[in-house]
Parts: sequence; C-alpha cells; structure tokens
Amino acid sequence: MVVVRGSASLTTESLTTACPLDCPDTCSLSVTVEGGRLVGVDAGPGNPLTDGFICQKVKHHARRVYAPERVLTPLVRTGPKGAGEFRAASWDEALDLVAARLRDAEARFGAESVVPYVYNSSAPAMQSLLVDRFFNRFGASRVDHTICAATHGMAWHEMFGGMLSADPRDVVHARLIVVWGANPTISNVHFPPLVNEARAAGARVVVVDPRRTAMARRADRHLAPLPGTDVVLALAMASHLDRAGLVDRDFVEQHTEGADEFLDAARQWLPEAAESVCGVPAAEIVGAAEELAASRPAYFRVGWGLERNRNGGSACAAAFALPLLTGQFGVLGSGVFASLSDATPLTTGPRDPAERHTPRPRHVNMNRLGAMLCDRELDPPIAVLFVQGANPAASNPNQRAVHAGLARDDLFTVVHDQVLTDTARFADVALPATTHFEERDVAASYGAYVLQETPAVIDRVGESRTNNELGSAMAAKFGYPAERFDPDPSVVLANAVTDGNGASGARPLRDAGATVQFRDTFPTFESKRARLSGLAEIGVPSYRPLDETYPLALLSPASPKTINTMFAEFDGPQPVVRVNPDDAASRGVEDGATVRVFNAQAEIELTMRVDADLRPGVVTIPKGLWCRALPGGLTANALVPDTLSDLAGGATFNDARVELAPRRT
Ligand SMILES: Nc1nc2c(c(=O)[nH]1)N[C@H]1C(S)=C(S)[C@@H](COP(=O)(O)OP(=O)(O)OC[C@H]3O[C@@H](n4cnc5c(=O)[nH]c(N)nc54)[C@H](O)[C@@H]3O)O[C@H]1N2
Ligand SMILES: Nc1nc2c(c(=O)[nH]1)N[C@H]1C(S)=C(S)[C@@H](COP(=O)(O)OP(=O)(O)OC[C@H]3O[C@@H](n4cnc5c(=O)[nH]c(N)nc54)[C@H](O)[C@@H]3O)O[C@H]1N2
Ligand SMILES: [Mo]
Repeated sequence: MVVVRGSASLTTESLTTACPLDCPDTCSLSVTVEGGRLVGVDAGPGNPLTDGFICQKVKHHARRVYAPERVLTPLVRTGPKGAGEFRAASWDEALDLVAARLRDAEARFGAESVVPYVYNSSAPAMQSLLVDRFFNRFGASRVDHTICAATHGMAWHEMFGGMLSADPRDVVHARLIVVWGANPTISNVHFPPLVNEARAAGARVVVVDPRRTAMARRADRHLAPLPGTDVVLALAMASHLDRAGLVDRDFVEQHTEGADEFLDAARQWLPEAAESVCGVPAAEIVGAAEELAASRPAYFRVGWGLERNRNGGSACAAAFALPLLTGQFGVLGSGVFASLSDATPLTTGPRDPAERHTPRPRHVNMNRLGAMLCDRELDPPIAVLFVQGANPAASNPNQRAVHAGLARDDLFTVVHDQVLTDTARFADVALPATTHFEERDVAASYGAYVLQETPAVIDRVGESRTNNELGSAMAAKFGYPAERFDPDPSVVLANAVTDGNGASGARPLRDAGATVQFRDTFPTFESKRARLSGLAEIGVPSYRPLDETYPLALLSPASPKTINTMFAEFDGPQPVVRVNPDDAASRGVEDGATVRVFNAQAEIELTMRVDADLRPGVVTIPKGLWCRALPGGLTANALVPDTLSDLAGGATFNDARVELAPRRT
C-alpha cells in the first residue's frame, strides 16, 4: 500500500517484515516507512502466534534505529580504552587496520590468539555465515555459545535427540499447564493469552519459580524453590510418583530407557528430605506430583530460568523426566514446549575443505571471557578480540574481569554493532552494523513454527554494513576466494533455505496440532525412546550443594523494557535491587534506601525496593542494564560468578550469592 500524504515527494508506505530479536515470539511486523525512514512498528500478518499485538519495546524500535548511540561510520579509538573517544574513519582504513592486527597476532602468537566473540542471537538467521566462514578459514579460536540455552538445549538433546518441541498454540487443549522456570508474561508475551484461554476452558496452572511472577499470581499452585534446587524438587516429585504407584508403567516401558537408574536417583529424595533443601513444603511436592499424575493432558513450558546455575543440566533433565514418568504425551495438549530451533530448515551449506583446520582450533567458553582476557599465562594469549552481535561488557559474568581485560593495552578489540555499547566503548575499532530493517534476510524462531522473510524496508543508516558484508570485506583483505564470500542476500538465502530459493513472506513450518510428541515427532535415537539416564556429563540428575558464603541468592531476570541490553540505552529497567520485606527488615533498610550489594567479587550501590513477591533469601537486579545506569559503572554481572553449570559449560548467573547492607555514611 502506498499512501501519498502531504508533500508529493514524501510517501508513507506500510510494509511487512518480522522481528528477529532474541525472543521466542518472532513477531510478524507491519512497519510504517516515510521517505525511507522507519516511523512506526506494529503487529503484522504472517506468524499466527503473534497476530494482533507486539511488545512495547519493539513498538518503539524506530527510536533505537535513530538513537544518538547509533554508530554511523567506522570509528578508530583516540582516547583511553573504555572512554568512548573515537575519530571517524573510512571502511577501507578501518579494515586495513584490522587486517594488519590480525596478521600481526598470527605472526606473533598463532591464529588462535584471535578470538571471534560472534553471537548474533538478535540478528536475522543468516548473519553469522560469512564472519564464521572467515574466522574458520583464518584458523581463529572458536567461541562456544554457552551464555544462554546451552545447558537446557543439551539436556533436551541428550534425552530426546532432535525431537521437536510442542507447539505453543497447542497449550489451549491442556487440562494442566506447568510453567517451570519461565516468565512468559515478560519474555514470551503471546503465550499467556493462550494459557488464559486454556484456563477459561477449565485447565489448572502450576508455576515453579522462586518469584511470584504474574503467571504465578494467577496460578492454582505456585511452588517457589530456592534458586538452583529444582533438581531436588523434581526428583522428589518423581520419588513420590514411584512410591505412590503413579508412574505410567506402560508409557515408560514403551517409550523410554534408563528409567530404573533415574528412579533409583529419585528415591534418595523423599519429599520430606527435599523440603529442607529446596524450601518447598513436602505436602506441596506431593500435591503437585499427584495432580500431575491425575490430570490429562498436561503441558509443560520449561524455560531457561532453571538452567542458569551449577545444577542447571540436572534441573532441566529432571523436569523433562516428569511428563515421561507420567506418560503426558501422545495427545493434543500434552508434551513439552522447549526450544523450537531444531524445526527451522536452514543450513549454512557444506564447509569448504580449505576452511577446515587440523588440529581443531582452541575452543573458548564465552562465560570465561573476562578470566581469559586477564590471564597473563594464557597460551596463546588473546591478542585480538572481535565482537559482533553481543555486548559482553554488560552481559557477561565476572564483569570486573571483563572490563579489566578489555582495558588491556596489548589487546586489540574490534566491535561490530548498531550502537556504541558498553563493549564498543572499549574498542580500538568500532564498525557500524545494519539493523534488520536495513537488510534482506530471514527470521528463524525458537518459539513459533514459522520462518519469515525480513526484507530491507528502510534506507541504510549511516555507513552501516551487514555482518555478511563485513565478513566478505575481511575475506577480500586476505585474498580469500570471492565466490565463497558473496554477501548478496539472494545468494546467501538460496543456499541456506534448504528446500528452495529463499523464503518468501512468512512460511508456516508446521500446522497447529501437527507436532504432538510421541505421536508426530519422536526422539531421534534409533530406539525412538527418550533417555532417562546415561546422559552425557551428568549420568542421572543429581544435586551439587550451593554456595552459602553469602546468604542471599541474586537473580537477574528478563525485564519488559529490554531484550538483553538492547533498548536500555534510552529506556532501561529501573536499576534497583528488590528484596523480600523480612530480609529488608532484618538488615534495617527501608524501601527506597540506597544499599550496598556485595560479595567477594564486587560491591555495587543502588536503590532498594521491598517486594513481597520474592521469597525470603532471594533478591533481584534486572538483566539488561547498561553499565552507565549505575554510578559505579557495574551491574548485577559484577556479582555473578564465571563458574560453569554441570552440563555444556553453561552460565551460572543465578548462582550469584550476595549480602546487602545500608550504604556507608
Ligand atoms: N522482555 C524480554 N524478553 C526476553 C528477554 C529479555 O531480556 N526481555 N530475553 C530473551 C532471552 S535471551 C531469553 S534466553 C528468554 C528467557 O526467558 P525466560 O526463561 O522466561 O527468562 P528468565 O527471566 O531468564 O527466567 C525465567 C524465570 O526463571 C526464574 N528462575 C530463576 N532462577 C530459577 C531457578 O533456579 N529455578 C526456577 N524454577 N526458576 C528460576 C526467574 O525468577 C524468572 O521468572 O527470554 C527472551 N525474551
Ligand atoms: N545477569 C545476567 N546477565 C545475563 C543473563 C541473565 O540471566 N542474568 N542472561 C543472558 C542471556 S539469556 C543472554 S542470551 C545473553 C545475551 O547477551 P548479549 O549477546 O550480549 O545480548 P545483547 O546485550 O542484546 O547484545 C546484542 C548486541 O547485538 C547487537 N546486534 C543486534 N543485531 C545485530 C546485527 O545484525 N549485527 C550486529 N553486528 N550486531 C547486532 C545489538 O545492538 C546488541 O548490542 O546475556 C546474558 N546475560
Ligand atoms: Mo538468552
């Protein structure tokens, strides 16, 4: 539709695209564009899950596209690291500088001293292709994506292989809905209306979360375990199912293996013993287990809140086991809604043999970035850090080490981003990236069965380039074959979308009702059975005691204002620590007071809010804050350890333990 308004030269267009940001919903968008500029964003047609409304953040996305923080040209550092002082440079000059430093690092320490911290979880689907290909060919270290979903994802793959997730739309058919470690009201906004629809038809809702979230407030049952103890809660529910004869023996026999070993582990946690560890009353554990066995069909939403601690792998595996033990599969409205990323038919194509490196390059766990940057003995050291589509100075654990590492004079840092993030301020060279409104690509989804086209709907802002264009330009500096590094979206998409020549509009990948687990989709092992034991790294789920050096568990949950740190440059969450009334009273601090929150790693000062929705012993500071939101320049992540979870080396944000006290006067 083209509507001419006012002056004849300024056309207002309404165009359809999709949102690729790191959120399960992946909304279809209808955008209003005036003279090549984005002026409005609203819900659009295509994704049946998201029809009707979009979140408040993305409604204001135009503000971010033209934010004062937007990087408009390549920038070369002129001031001290971290000061954010730069001069503008041409792309050619900036990339010559980058290429020279890559060659220098390779000559002095070997190619593995180059570390590409390329994440791009909020970028369109194909935007890591050519930078990955470039660094692979160069022989750089590989950075494993462990900061989010690695633990949860590996638990799933160990138990179910490539079995597809339940469809969120099918929750309307459930009689019992279990929302475990997920906060959909904030992080998956199109799911709660479907839960409400099921409730209106008589479904009951159980929420497992240390906080009384909005979903928990409306739930029929709210179990509030201490953070990091879900494995104990789930095993205790399993032990009760076993003791009370409520295990669905037929289902377990036919569709699982390893149940005996699993139940042996569970029997160690009778509800009474579990209560003292997880803080959920034994009667509630028994009640929840009996309700699960009695209500059919039951539908589980297992989120990422329970993975972010040392017992995360065990927690996810034990939670996934509950519907298996009770046979809650095979009919519409049953199953587990986890990640849908396995459903998208995308491929990055066969790797060029010239890009394969032997021996395997060094692997770097992203959660250990700060420690590695600060490690003077590391061999080879990190000489060049290339950051794309991530903001580790704000998002990563052990924040003081990340900042100290980024401030190293002998480190050369390149950051390719849309805005001058906390990380980009430390860059030697900062490069301007396009937003998804400025490039053609596709949006894949981890929470909806749809693949959507994201056409270029506005003019490029400044001299921004896509990630693939940057990968291509770097390849050219190294004389790599141009045909392997063609950034043209038609070429990239023709090779990527496996069944044809790229996506067109929005493509449904599965109809609602077509992904019923153990009916339409099965574990992809030869036996087609789910595995309950013999899982990599953990064997059977087990509990590792938590750190009790400091008394309060610090959670940093998703906030409605941001996607991770995106949007916080102009509309961040309130930088406050929320505390249960009893914990506040026992420390002599009142609502609105400035407090110190500290542990052995760091101390930060911020305003305290009393919050009765938190259980005693649990405090929160929102994730996503920019460092400048707090006077000391440090966020919750300064208090977060860089230890790893029990599976896949995942982050343990919620293992942070702190104490809180009035500000020193
Ligand atoms: N608005 C908004 N939406 C987002 C994001 C955002 O930043 N903002 N981020 C996106 C991203 S990257 C992700 S990964 C997803 C995350 O989506 P979710 O998994 O829903 O998000 P979280 O806020 O990490 O955690 C969910 C809940 O887990 C609880 N929790 C914390 N520790 C534990 C525990 O030990 N056990 C249990 N049972 N619960 C626990 C928290 O209190 C929280 O309510 O959301 C995506 N959507
Ligand atoms: N304390 C605490 N910290 C956490 C968590 C927590 O629970 N607690 N959760 C974590 C989770 S779930 C996650 S997923 C991580 C995420 O951590 P990060 O990956 O650091 O996420 P963002 O802060 O959103 O940074 C993404 C950056 O990518 C840029 N970007 C977006 N699209 C493109 C693109 O197409 N090209 C380029 N070049 N850049 C682009 C954005 O502008 C943004 O600056 O953070 C984690 N941090
Ligand atoms: Mo995430």
